Amino acid sequence: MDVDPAWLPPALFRAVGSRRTLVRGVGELVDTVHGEVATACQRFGGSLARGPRDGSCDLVLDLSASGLGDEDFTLSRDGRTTMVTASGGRGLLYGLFHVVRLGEAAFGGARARETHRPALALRMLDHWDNVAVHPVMGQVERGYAGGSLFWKDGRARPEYGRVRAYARLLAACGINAVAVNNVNVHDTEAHLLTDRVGEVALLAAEFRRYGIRVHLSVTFAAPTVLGGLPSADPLDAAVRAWWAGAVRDVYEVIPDFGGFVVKADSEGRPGPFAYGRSHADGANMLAAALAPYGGTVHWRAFVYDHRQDWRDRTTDRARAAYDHFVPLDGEFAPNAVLQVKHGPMDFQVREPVSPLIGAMPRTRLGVELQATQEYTGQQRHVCWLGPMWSQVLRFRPEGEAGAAVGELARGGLVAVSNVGDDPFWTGHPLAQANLYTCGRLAWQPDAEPRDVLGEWIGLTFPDAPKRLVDGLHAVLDGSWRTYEKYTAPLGVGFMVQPGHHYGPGVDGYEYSPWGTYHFADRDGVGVDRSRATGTGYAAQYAQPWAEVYESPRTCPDELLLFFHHVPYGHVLHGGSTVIQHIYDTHFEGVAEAEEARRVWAGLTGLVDPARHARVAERYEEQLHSAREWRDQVNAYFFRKSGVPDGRGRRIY
Ligand code: GCV
Repeated sequence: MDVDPAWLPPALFRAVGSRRTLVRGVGELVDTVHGEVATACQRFGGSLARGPRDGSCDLVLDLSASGLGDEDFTLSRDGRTTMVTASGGRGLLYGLFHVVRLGEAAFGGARARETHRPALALRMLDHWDNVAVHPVMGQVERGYAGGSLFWKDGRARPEYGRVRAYARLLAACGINAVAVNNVNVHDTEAHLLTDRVGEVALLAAEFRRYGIRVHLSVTFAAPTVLGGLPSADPLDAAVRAWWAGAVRDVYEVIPDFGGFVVKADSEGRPGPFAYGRSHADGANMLAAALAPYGGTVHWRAFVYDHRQDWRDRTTDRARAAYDHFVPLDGEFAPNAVLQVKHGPMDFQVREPVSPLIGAMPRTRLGVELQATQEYTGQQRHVCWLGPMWSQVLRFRPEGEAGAAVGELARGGLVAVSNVGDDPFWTGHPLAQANLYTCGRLAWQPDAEPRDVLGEWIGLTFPDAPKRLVDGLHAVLDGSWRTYEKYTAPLGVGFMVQPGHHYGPGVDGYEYSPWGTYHFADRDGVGVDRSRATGTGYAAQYAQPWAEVYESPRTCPDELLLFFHHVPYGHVLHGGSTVIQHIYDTHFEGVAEAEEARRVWAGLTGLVDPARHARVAERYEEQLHSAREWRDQVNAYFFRKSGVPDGRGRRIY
């Protein structure tokens, strides 16, 4: 099958494949390691042995070490032999991929024993893939890379070679769990839990080879929809028994099944509220069914009122997750993970970190990112999100002395996948960097994002000349900030076209029930979320942040309009007024995108032609869209405020 090798091009395996390797141990993942090395040796002329050490190897991959976790590995070199040891098959596989990443550097000189282990035990991708094509959302909800890898027109897609190639890429960046269907579980998808579980088992078999456990999104209403029961009340004995039976049957065919992902009482999905029960009751019922088999329920905290009255300024969607869940702290079962979007709204280009993270010390929290670029250019714009995610993961909800989000995410890091059946996997070839970055940040949340990007560049473009490496950094490093500059300003968010969320629509959601407003009038813009005069959202933070966010004097510029409604003449810490900042950043953003396109054009000949052409073509659309954003946002605020651009540029 013709799929893009992404960050595993064959050339990368030269250092391993041209040497003598010994693989020791038994098990499915050891077989995978063996297979990887065997393929590399065939290509590059090396040799591979399996069994006891004979003393003449360059590389030993040894499944025997005790005292290591299942995913850990050690790496050392005595000057002649590079040694990877692990206690579990996953550790051995990750060790191999680490050596592959190091290339020749793994085989030079001596190296003291290093232990590598992931910071987070669960590193997951959620696919919002529909089994049947949804009339509005299509095959993949918020998918910008073609169809689903797993499903097509209501059926399983029996292209398991591609699934295997995907699993391999994921393992090579550290992902160990995948949910294979949309959290919006429609009727067809619901059946994956019961009569169609065999299709999930086939996917699980592919993912298992690379140490990845499969999870399913399930509907809370399954006992009624699938089981014919009159209720789905989580405290009803018949309902609990139904779930226990369903789970037992799943484990019959998928013994290493990871568990469930649940979107309940959210955007119209069924949930425990219908029965007067709490979300802890709902999650714990599923946790109880999964517990005997070691499964986990990922219960999403994305619960808010999507039928809000826009006239009502007291209801604040940003408050919702905290208000719903903090009172339940300590009530969730140990195998329940509360999965929280990283910001309080919905994956905007700039949001504060959700105040829920850090506020539930007795709950296992998982943090959800969005690799699929719903609000960040839909994989038509270059927008590498590493710096944003890193900022989130390094944020310390209780200030410098407290833990970082990356440490508080004990339930793991989950990203909504950006992959489809597109030959480049991600539609925009450079969006592969986002996928890679998710995996590596889940492995090490405090990693320097630019180093991760450097790693991705080095792997995806092996032997790249400096000009290409510099060019890739030039177009990717600052691309998130560029995107932010030409879209919604100063953290206010949205301003997108309703429904599909692409392109500018400044008032697109202003008079809608979705709770996403900017409140611009002739005098000013922004949402007053202060405790003193606004919705009180700022007070959901612990100190020092509650105080920092409370006042426009201390609130960081980039979040000013998220927290405050200010006059257009309000002076930012940067010295500019809000209105002038809006004008300036929108001109700058477009200029930066133009410059990126120019840099990319200069890389012709250094990147394979198909990839180069695909990116070049997307730059045309990005530029077109960025100009629309610039002109519509600037015109909107000029017309509202009547304040001319201080630099005399044309505003329509
Ligand atoms: C899967 C946003 C998206 C929806 C998505 C939802 C969620 O509202 O627009 O498509 O639904 O988030 O995360 O559940």
